[in-house]
Amino acid sequence: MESYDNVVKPWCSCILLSLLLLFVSSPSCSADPETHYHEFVVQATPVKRLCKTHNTITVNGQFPGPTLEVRNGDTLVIRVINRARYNVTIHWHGVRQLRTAWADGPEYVTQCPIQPGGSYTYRFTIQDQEGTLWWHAHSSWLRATVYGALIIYPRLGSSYPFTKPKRETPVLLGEWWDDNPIDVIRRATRTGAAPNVSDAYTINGQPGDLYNCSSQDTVIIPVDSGETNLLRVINAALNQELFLAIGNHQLTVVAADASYKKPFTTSVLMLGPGQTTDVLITANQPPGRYYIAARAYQSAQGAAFDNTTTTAILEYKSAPCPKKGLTLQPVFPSLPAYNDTTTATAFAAKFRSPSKVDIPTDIDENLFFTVGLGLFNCPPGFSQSRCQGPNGTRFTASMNNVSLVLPSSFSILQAYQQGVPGVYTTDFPPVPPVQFDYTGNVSRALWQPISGTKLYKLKYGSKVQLVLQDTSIVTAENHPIHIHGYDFYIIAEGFGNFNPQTDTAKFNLVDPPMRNTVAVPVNGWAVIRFVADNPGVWLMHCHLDVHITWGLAMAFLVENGEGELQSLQSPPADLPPC
Ligand SMILES: *[C@@H]1O[C@H](CO)[C@@H](O)[C@H](O)[C@H]1NC(C)=O
Ligand SMILES: *[C@@H]1O[C@H](CO)[C@@H](O)[C@H](O)[C@H]1NC(C)=O
Ligand SMILES: *[C@@H]1O[C@H](CO)[C@@H](O)[C@H](O)[C@H]1NC(C)=O
Ligand SMILES: *[C@@H]1O[C@H](CO)[C@@H](O)[C@H](O)[C@H]1NC(C)=O
Ligand SMILES: *[C@@H]1O[C@H](CO)[C@@H](O)[C@H](O)[C@H]1NC(C)=O
Ligand SMILES: *[C@@H]1O[C@H](CO)[C@@H](O)[C@H](O)[C@H]1NC(C)=O
Ligand SMILES: *[C@@H]1O[C@H](CO)[C@@H](O)[C@H](O)[C@H]1NC(C)=O
Ligand SMILES: *[C@@H]1O[C@H](CO)[C@@H](O)[C@H](O)[C@H]1NC(C)=O
Ligand SMILES: [Cu+2]
Repeated sequence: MESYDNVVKPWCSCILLSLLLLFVSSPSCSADPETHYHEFVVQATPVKRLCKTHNTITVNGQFPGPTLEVRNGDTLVIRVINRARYNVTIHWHGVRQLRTAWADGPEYVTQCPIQPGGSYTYRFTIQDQEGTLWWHAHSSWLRATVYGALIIYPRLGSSYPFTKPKRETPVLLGEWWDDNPIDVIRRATRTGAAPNVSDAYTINGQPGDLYNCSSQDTVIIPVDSGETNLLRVINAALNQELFLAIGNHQLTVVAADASYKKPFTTSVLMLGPGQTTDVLITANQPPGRYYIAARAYQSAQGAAFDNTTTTAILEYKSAPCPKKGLTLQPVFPSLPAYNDTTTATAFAAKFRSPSKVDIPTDIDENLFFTVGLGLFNCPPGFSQSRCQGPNGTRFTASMNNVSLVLPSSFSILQAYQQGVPGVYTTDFPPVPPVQFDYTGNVSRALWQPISGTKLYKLKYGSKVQLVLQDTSIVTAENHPIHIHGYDFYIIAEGFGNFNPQTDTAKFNLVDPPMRNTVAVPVNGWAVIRFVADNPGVWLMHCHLDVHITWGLAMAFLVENGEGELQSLQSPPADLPPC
């Protein structure tokens, strides 16, 4: 494979380059699908960023973690060994996991966590997905540092639906705390206040030139004049939607969330956490150095956020070497304002499937879920110190007024499969229990949700339409909503309250984009459709980890269909106990 040979050789001998080394297992060349075996050792590793060394939780001592490269149709067998002091699970973000829900990973949903000293082997097959996905920890806030790319090439004999790029480079956007991220969220959970925001964003693990003690290690992505390369951009940040742009270069989007898209050209990308975007970039500018820069898209008004900017450098190999003592300042791109919802919206509206697709019609389940924040009044017996949210409350979040509480003695999937009572109920409301002006001035009496472990049951094969409606409770915000085990079509998005009488006119039932994460517009809504063809328990949640911590999640329980091929497999023998 050609990928990554680009990142290990210094091109400009007069510049000391610090290079990103990605350790990669190349697929070999047999025509049949392959099985790839990997060992992931979760362990504390000293990592120095922003002038300070932290004992960072990593996989195999690498930050970001190892890149997995497979072909469509291949099987992955990954033994995860936990040598850290925290419980951990790994989620293979966007992988459909057909019949293999046991390998999906969210803790207490499809498995109990792998406890320190324990191990668990994830086995799953990639079926009809191509492009860029990623993997990350799905336990507390460990995914702040435990993540990596999962690249899916076309089957042998098959090719990209676009000109073969000369080189391919993953661009992982991350978020760094000058602190232990687990301590940050534990403190916030104790006090009920919002957790501290991050201190830096990163590109392939490095903050870049604009931060203290970082410019030596800025990531360089080399390019030859005239060539067209593929960047696989992944938003792995914990809590922040991000804009990304490259000085003087246009980007052509060709895929997102491991499905191809009708190509379109743009100067800026917006990705919510969980989303991936594959772009072609042609080196058609004067040989030189150009910044790749990313910073926040912050839709919530008045909330604290990390307003720093991370950079890497796109460097033409023929760029003139700077004279001794002089630096060649890279060209900086223009980035939208932090609150530029217009740009975020215009970008989202450009996504289409490559051609006409088969959209589910004759809907069996017409669902309407509100998504948003809330405040719990201080519960009786709680001390003031545990109610440090606004006006002596605790922050929370919910879907349809239910704030998800995870069980602790079983995973939901185990409880379902073994018929254990009392772990969950299946009365998640299909529509909001109270109708109100979701995006208006919401009465304070509606701000406090209930807590529960409520699932929504779907018959195998049912055709689902789901309206996701943001609320302005506490603050309106763009929420990146991710569904495990499924891709879905985004058939419309809009602002204000979804109106079933008039907004159906906006439905794209021809070529809507398929994704696994939809950025629901701030003070607005998105409508998605999918067929419930994958049995199991599937978490749906906001991919801002602070919101999932507060309960902005629910789960679908999809029943088995007929026969083995429509039924969940048996649990693996090494499934961790609670
Ligand atoms: C937030 O960060 C500040 C320093 O920047 C630190 O003093 C404080 O303890 C942190 N608070 C929490 C809740 O993590
Ligand atoms: C960078 O270091 C300087 C000097 O120590 C300090 O004044 C400044 O606050 C630091 N900037 C950041 C963003 O930490
Ligand atoms: C970032 O926010 C801080 C205050 O939190 C402010 O002082 C600073 O000017 C802001 N920087 C930018 C680039 O907006
Ligand atoms: C965005 O922020 C700018 C300045 O920070 C402000 O003037 C403007 O009104 C804001 N726009 C929106 C749509 O909130
Ligand atoms: C907190 O209380 C103040 C004063 O009563 C009020 O103005 C403010 O809106 C309240 N904030 C929230 C989030 O309830
Ligand atoms: C929102 O409604 C409350 C009463 O329910 C009122 O006190 C407040 O002024 C309203 N705020 C706005 C911005 O209209
Ligand atoms: C949520 O449920 C609680 C408890 O029943 C209620 O007080 C609150 O008004 C509800 N809010 C909404 C938005 O339904
Ligand atoms: C780790 O997982 C075990 C099993 O579910 C649980 O009993 C324990 O409380 C967990 N530890 C933490 C720190 O969450
Ligand atoms: Cu959210």
